[in-house]
Amino acid sequence: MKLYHFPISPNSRRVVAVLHHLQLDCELEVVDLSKGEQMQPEFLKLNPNHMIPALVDGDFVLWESNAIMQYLCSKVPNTTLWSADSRVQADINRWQFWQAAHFGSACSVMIFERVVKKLFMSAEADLQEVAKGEERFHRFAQVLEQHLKGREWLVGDTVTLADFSVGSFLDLAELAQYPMTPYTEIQRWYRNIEELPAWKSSAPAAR
Ligand SMILES: N[C@@H](CCC(=O)N[C@@H](CS)C(=O)NCC(=O)O)C(=O)O
Repeated sequence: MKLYHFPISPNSRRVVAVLHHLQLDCELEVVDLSKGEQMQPEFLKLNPNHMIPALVDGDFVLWESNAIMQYLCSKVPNTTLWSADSRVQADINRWQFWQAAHFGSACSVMIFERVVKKLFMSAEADLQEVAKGEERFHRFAQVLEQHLKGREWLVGDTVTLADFSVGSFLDLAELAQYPMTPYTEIQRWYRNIEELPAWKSSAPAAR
């Protein structure tokens, strides 16, 4: 298998973390977004959305990070990351969809305005956009904060794909200056993720 990724991308990192957690062999190839490599014709053949991550497994090509994570779990029978129980699976799915549709998109506004623009475009953050991102962040962070009260992990009593998906966006919390102060449960839960060997070894500097 080969995974096309970009190390600081949360969407990439969670896939790399799952590869490490499941101890699967996979070649990693960097698509340097800062150089626009995602627009190269060879990469566009793999993912016409010009986005990483993308996985190639023989003649099968898969894009969308959450779909890739689920596919990787299908290679490891009985993994606790992705349950065989339909309700537990639906619950994990719920958080992965929620991340893609709501929480991640709120975080992405601040990542784009405060990190991508600064590092790759030498441009200033648009404060109106930042304010919209923060408002959206509070709306969904409150849901996450409430859910985490009395829980160590998002679903059940062990780490699952749900934690890797939602948690991946916390990686850039400091750099993108998410308004994290009120969210002590989210901070506590993310510290659990930071302690996972697979999370440590998937850190941009560790790869
Ligand atoms: N929903 C996609 C989002 C992937 C995504 O947003 N990738 C960004 C980096 S974090 C990207 O490749 N952007 C390059 C571009 O839009 O040209 C997933 O979960 O895989």
